[in-house]
Amino acid sequence: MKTVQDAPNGAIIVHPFTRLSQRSHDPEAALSEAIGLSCALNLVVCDALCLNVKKVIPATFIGGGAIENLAERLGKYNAKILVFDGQLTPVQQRNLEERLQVKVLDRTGLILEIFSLRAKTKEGRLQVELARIAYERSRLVRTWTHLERQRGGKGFLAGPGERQIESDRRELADEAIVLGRRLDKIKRTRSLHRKARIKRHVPMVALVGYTNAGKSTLFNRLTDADVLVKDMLFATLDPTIRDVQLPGRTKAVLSDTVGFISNLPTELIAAFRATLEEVTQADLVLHVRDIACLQSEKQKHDVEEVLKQLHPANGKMPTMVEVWNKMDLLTEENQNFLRERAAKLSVPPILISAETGEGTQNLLERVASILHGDQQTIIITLPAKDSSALNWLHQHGRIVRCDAAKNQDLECEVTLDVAAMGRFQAQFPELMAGIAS
Ligand SMILES: Nc1nc2c(ncn2[C@@H]2O[C@H](COP(=O)(O)OP(=O)(O)OP(=O)(O)O)[C@@H](O)[C@H]2O)c(=O)[nH]1
Ligand SMILES: [Mg+2]
Repeated sequence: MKTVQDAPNGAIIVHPFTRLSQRSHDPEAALSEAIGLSCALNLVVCDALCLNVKKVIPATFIGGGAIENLAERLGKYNAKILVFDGQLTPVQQRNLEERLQVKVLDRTGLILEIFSLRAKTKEGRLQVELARIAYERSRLVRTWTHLERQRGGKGFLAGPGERQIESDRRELADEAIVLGRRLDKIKRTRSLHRKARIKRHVPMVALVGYTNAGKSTLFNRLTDADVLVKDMLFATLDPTIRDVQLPGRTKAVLSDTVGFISNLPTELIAAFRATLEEVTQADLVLHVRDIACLQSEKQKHDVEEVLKQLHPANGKMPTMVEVWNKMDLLTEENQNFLRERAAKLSVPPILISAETGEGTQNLLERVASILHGDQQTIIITLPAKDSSALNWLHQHGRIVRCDAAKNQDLECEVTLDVAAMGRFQAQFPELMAGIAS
């Protein structure tokens, strides 16, 4: 039987915290998240600990005693990887690697590795590759999977020589330019798709939220899609878009995308900007929260921080509504407490369980009423010889009735939301001239 001692991907996870950082987050919860991230990278977690750092040492971040303690633990399990759940400078990372003789992955490195494991679409892969290049260039060394690939999994601890580093650096800069160009091309296509959607006047609803909040579970339930759902951090990386049928026979487009996390590496935000920015251009953003998670409030804060970073300075922020998910995991008492709390908020959140489906119909109704809130009903006479206006109204509104009128024309009663009404007016001004509303 294999034990953790023999595991080739055996790792020790350490979450360093200071008195200051402790104020904003609970070290044990942060450690659990780091373990979750390590599992998402298929590392075998041999041991995990929080480390109280009283004074940051510039060369190694942690002091000599802590390094010895880690060396002992690494030796005990013969683990070859140390996951350091914090931000290390390139020098600190290199020094720790030399002292401990293992590969050290800091939080950014860890998340980058997970992203490169998950990216499936061309765009996703290009974005991760760009982020990785930005990170590697700053470190002048390559990350471990790359070296493993190059050297068949052996000797990656040695680190490349200076000359190698110089040529690596040039090579990385060239690669970044090529990747950037390819990504631009994909972005242009994406923007054409968006323009076509706007022209068709189909509103866009984006799901955002902390990783593992249940976005994909909800997405699948609402659209009958088959996006991967897993109790794993960053299960989704590539965005998916599907039509969703709303009450009142209207449609919207729903998007599921990469989850957020605290301290999302800036390299990743930069590389994924195009994907993530789409969220800020949606007509409605549903912020899916795992309301049963003890860290729910902190996660909410982290998601809002990332959204703020993404949002163009002078752009209009889309309407945002919270979806409190995983209600089924709470006791009845807690469910009632949350319901009361929700009712008191100025924008009441929608309480659901994406798993059982409870509350999702209510969610769709809220979405429909937000998107099509101010509806107007008009009675309009349409010429029989030209069906373009009728087709348009079928697509963008709700035809309540349609009767034969004089001269073989049609008299229709139609419900349209305000935006659609404006567009109809612009497209068919002659028909709007004598309507009764
Ligand atoms: N009990 C319960 N579990 C849920 C619910 N919604 C989602 N889950 C579970 O939570 C885990 C994460 O769900 P996902 O839908 O993959 O979460 P996500 O937000 O898409 O996660 P990422 O793609 O990693 O950002 C899975 O194990 C789901 O089965 C819910 O309403 N109740
Ligand atoms: Mg997902």
